[in-house]
Amino acid sequence: MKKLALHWQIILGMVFGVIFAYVLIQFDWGKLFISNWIKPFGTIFINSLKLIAVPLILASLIKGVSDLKDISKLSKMGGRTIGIYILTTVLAVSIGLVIVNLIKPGNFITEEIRTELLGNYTAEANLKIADAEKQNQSSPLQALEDIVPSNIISAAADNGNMLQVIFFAIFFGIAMILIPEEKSRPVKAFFDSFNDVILKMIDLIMLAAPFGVFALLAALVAEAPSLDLFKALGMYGLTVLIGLALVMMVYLLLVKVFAKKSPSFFIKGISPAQLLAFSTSSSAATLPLTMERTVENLGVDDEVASFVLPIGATINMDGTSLYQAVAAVFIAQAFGMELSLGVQLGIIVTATLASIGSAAVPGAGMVMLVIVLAQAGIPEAGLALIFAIDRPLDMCRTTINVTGDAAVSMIVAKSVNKLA
Ligand code: DAS
Repeated sequence: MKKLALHWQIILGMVFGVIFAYVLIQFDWGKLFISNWIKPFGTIFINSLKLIAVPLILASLIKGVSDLKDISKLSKMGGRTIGIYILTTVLAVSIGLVIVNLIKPGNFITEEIRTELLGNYTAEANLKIADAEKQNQSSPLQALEDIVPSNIISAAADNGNMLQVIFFAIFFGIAMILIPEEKSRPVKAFFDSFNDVILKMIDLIMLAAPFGVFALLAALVAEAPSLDLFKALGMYGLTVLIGLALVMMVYLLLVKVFAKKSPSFFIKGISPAQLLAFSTSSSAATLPLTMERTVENLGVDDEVASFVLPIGATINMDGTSLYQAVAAVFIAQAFGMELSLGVQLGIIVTATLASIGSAAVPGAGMVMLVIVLAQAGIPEAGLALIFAIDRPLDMCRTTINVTGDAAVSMIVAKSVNKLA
């Protein structure tokens, strides 16, 4: 049988995972069976992808930076990349603020629903608040301080510190450019072939994608909160989804105007990475496939992709920033609070920074939401209102995060004439 295209393999894995779990949870032993015998395979699949993420970032960034040959190209591409990333994030937050003020989902939360939700999830919400307080910047330059690792091994070991790995890789690549070419040739040859080996490992891991995704979706269905909770939070979830869809439209427009590529070309090229992002809720776990798809299917030169995408997976989270803006205003509305324009403009800044600071792993966006709530004076206890449906929304916002990274990589590639 002709090998199914990757996105069909992933879609089939998702569909069968949902059906399988839906049937099994009709039996009282179903949930336990899935949790004990199916879910571990989803965890193994995500771990294998995250295992590759750090070596991939090191290899591709060192290769990518050293390929640039001179520093001026690096600073031009770096400046352009960071600039477009911040622009798209601010745009996403703004779209989120407009629609949450138009739809006003918080007004659909009645007193008894609020009491029930606060009761059910306050304990877990408090854990997230504690987590965020730990991550919260103790000093204004803490974020800058956190970029420079004191030890590359511990930085690579700590999954949330992708920025430190990126810092080391860019620094190493710059030093390679600055030494004489005959001296850097052996180490450059090493990283070129190291990169090829890592890409082959990605291909091998993706062979397990349908099975990994099957397990992830089965576990999600088995652990899903009750349907009436989803209904109570329906308008809130719908507001986030409408916002994410609008951001998706913006990407298609940007790719059409600035990369001169059609929406169908872009969607066809990036869809397997979008489905993987949806299944794993992790930009980091999806990064290996995002890179493969932008280079092999979207025509982005390897040199640009290996620079733009690792940075994007770590700091460019447009879906997350929109979600944080919507969630913050939703909680304020649910508590009957009126937010002034000034506070809402402040949310644009804090949601942009919070999304940049969010790690590329499941649930990171909700942890950093605490910073947005704290700055806007919105009760952090409100986290409990949105805890129940955070995971499905995380899947959707991570999909947009990854899509935004790919769209920007095409725009940057086009601007330096490196788009096929
Ligand atoms: N799951 C995060 C990511 O990997 C996004 C988030 O939590 O908001 O992009």
